[in-house]
Amino acid sequence: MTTQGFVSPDEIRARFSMAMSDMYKQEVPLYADLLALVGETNERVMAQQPHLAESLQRTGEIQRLDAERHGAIRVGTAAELCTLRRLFAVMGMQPVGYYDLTPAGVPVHSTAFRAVHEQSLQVSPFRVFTSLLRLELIEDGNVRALAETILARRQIFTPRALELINRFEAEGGLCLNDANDFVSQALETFRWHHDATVTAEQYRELHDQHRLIADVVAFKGPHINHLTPRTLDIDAVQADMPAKGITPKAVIEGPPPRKHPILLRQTSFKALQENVAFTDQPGAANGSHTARFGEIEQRGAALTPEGRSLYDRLLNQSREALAGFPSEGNAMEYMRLLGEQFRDFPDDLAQLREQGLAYFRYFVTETGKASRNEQNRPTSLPGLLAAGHLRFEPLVYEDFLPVSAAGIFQSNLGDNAQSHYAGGSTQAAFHQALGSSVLDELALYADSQRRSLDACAAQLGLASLDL
Ligand code: OOG
Ligand code: NI
Repeated sequence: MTTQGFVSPDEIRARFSMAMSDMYKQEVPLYADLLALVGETNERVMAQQPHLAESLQRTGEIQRLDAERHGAIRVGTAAELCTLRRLFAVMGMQPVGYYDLTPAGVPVHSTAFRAVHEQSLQVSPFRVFTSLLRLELIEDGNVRALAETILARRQIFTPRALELINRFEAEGGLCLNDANDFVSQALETFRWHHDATVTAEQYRELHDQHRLIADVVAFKGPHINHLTPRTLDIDAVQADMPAKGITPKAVIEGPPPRKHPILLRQTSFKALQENVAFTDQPGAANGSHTARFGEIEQRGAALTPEGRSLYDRLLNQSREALAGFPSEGNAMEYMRLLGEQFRDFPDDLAQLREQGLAYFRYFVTETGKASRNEQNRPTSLPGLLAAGHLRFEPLVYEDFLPVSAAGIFQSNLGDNAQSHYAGGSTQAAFHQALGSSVLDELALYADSQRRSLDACAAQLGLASLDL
């Protein structure tokens, strides 16, 4: 609670993330099985790798690990996206980053709503990858008009949720009762509805254009399509999934396995076939739709612009060397190529730091504290590190990767979804729909790193510390 009796947005987000997870366990029981597998694997990894457990302890990640997850939704109109931005703001989540997925054949562009300050991330790192359908890319004018008409009729927020968003904006916070009410009202927007809002024929028309279009347009709301827990060993979970009755996609997206993970590695299991009732077959539920799936991810160090461009280059080279898209047939070859290319990416924390490839958080050691009043102690960052007065841990990557996201979309949309869309970047149009610009994730990591250096300087009684 804060002063005026308001519940802090961080607390609301933590509760919402928990409520969402409980709802998704009911809706998609395989998600509960996956959570159990991830929990077991994480415990085993920490028992086997005490160094890793220690470093997670130091950064505080160990406390957030069990609660850590991201979800994804897709919306159809600018108004929906804009109200979502206001809804997420109640939970201290802001739009970070812009992802254009059209080059990969998926007609959406996206952002991630998440907390931005390291202290807030520590309370709850819950994120929601949010995509806006680009209706203007639908070639068939009749289908486009149909989609627009259907979307214009729906209201994806409850009246009470809208009232509470307004109250939050007017008064600067929500009291305990309102915050609890908000969590359950906001949850309604993300719930699965097996009643479609279209006839079977309309569904087919939308679906024939692109499976994603049917998923966004034919339902009452932007059902949460997956929730993703964070694992400490994605290769182990991927290997153990089949024995639990879960079929993973062919390849793990992102960088290859490393001693010191970077960015993000992800894998998903195929979408479920779900019964739906079309409006001309009320109560029948004899239609079917595949939309929802499960995913796991392993997070590593956030990279600087230099690190990121090295990553992009090595990833592109691996994909170019592979004839065709990564799939069942060439999964082994793809992993081999990745491993080969990424030999050029240092797998040593000191090198990553010295070469300016990743962002770090710094800590004063016991030696550093004890030497605070010594004359001739080092006062530069390299000097303090060499003398063991400071130590560092990488900042965890809190965002997403466009090539990986496209791979995740494609794995649950089916193979016929490799469309090609013309048109360049449309970030300005996205900002207009959102009603604000998105934050630059690199600036956020640089800010966190700066704050940790400033805190170390203060603890050591130094004016400042430069990289
Ligand atoms: C989002 C796919 C992207 C990720 O983790 O990269 C994603 C979607 O399918 O709506 O969730
Ligand atoms: Ni995801």
